Amino acid sequence: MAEIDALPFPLVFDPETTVLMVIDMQRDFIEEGGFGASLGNDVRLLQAIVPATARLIAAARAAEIPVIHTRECHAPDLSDCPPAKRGRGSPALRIGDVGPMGRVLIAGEPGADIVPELAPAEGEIVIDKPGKGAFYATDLGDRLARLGTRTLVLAGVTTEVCVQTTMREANDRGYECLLAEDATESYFPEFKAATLEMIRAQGAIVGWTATTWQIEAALRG
Ligand code: C5J
Repeated sequence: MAEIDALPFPLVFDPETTVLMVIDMQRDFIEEGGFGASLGNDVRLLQAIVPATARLIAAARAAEIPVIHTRECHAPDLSDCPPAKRGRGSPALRIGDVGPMGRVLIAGEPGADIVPELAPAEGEIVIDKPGKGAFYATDLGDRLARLGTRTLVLAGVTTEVCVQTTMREANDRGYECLLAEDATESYFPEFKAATLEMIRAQGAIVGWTATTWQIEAALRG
């Protein structure tokens, strides 16, 4: 067993039943010309967590902890994109429209790719998800069950949207969830801060938070 001095109290977990989930570290959210930038966001905020996320992924791989990557994207015919989702956001560049990185948030387009610094290694699971949460309309639940997962370490973007939605869904499914504070980010720093507080409030009502340095140290034993 490993122990980490997380917030709001120490978390004891078994690395053998732990999975790292890296949420939506895609060019569409992190680089200029993508979905995030089209909404008027400063993508440099999200770029800043790439090095810490890369360290966390390397630590998980070194500890033989499975890494699951997700990508928020839709089928080219948009059959999995509800009009209610497509109709919001920027009218100038909606989901499925052609932008500087290909069609926005469409599977197979350059913008939907994970940034090269965090590219999945051979054999790692990559889940394409049409929703904000990673369980909705995906086989994530089955895959986690097959891996015998009990604890999820989460990283990625954005903290209060896809990361928090996934973490809440995972918490409801009985997983113990730990969010890596410096490997997650929002376009709105105050939303990130509020999300971290919400997660740990009321005796870890959604889960725990810790830094990547703490997580790495715990994984090294
Ligand atoms: C958003 C995400 N923010 N991956 N997606 O639309 O958080």
